[in-house]
Amino acid sequence: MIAVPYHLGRRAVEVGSGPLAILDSLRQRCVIIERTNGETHELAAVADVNSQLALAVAAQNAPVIVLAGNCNTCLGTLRALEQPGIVWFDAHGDFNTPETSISGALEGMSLAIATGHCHRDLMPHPVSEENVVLAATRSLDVLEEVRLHASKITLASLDALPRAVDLLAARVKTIYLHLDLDVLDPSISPGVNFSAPGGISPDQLFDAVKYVIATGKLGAVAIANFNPGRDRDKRTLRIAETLVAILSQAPRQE
Ligand SMILES: [Mn+2]
Repeated sequence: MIAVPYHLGRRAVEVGSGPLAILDSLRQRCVIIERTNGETHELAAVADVNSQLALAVAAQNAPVIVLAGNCNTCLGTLRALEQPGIVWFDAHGDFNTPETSISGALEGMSLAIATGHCHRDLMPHPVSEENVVLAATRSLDVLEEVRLHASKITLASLDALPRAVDLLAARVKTIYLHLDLDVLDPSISPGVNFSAPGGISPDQLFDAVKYVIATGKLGAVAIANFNPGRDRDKRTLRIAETLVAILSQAPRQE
């Protein structure tokens, strides 16, 4: 297991404090990523975090569990995997580019960067769109939605997910599973940034994770976007702990 206690390159603030809160509660063995340079420019800081993360993921046996801060930690993890496909759970598409983003937030560009649409220096070998399944997404910006529908990314509801995962698993060597906890309904799981109403239930997410594990191709998984400062009664923390427990049961690959 690897923890990435960074929010856009800044340590232990916002969703960067999420991995530390999960670790505090679990007391499980874990590698903690630390930055190696003092760059304060956001892109340079994010690049530093991801370079360290890529090395750490490459050093562990699959499936590697990453307690991630921001969604853009996907970049470091993906860089360490061989010909990965992606199953991405998120309330949002994370498919904005600097041109379409309303907020300008780098988190909202994570999947666009992973598939080579912007900030190419962060992702030298992008993942092909046809090897990406975006699951249970419910809140897209207008221009982001246009770009997604014009792409080869598969948008899958929970009902369509098993078939989409089967098709992906048949094509790729390894699967990167991205769990942005904002995919859950905020009334059940409030501890995230950018929450949106109408999400899925924890049991639905647990079942989906088990389905991806059962493909035997899970290379790495990220539990992302947990903000303890927004949590209530440790609800999101408990869900994250259950996810770690489920993922820890997955058979290790050599
Ligand atoms: Mn996200």
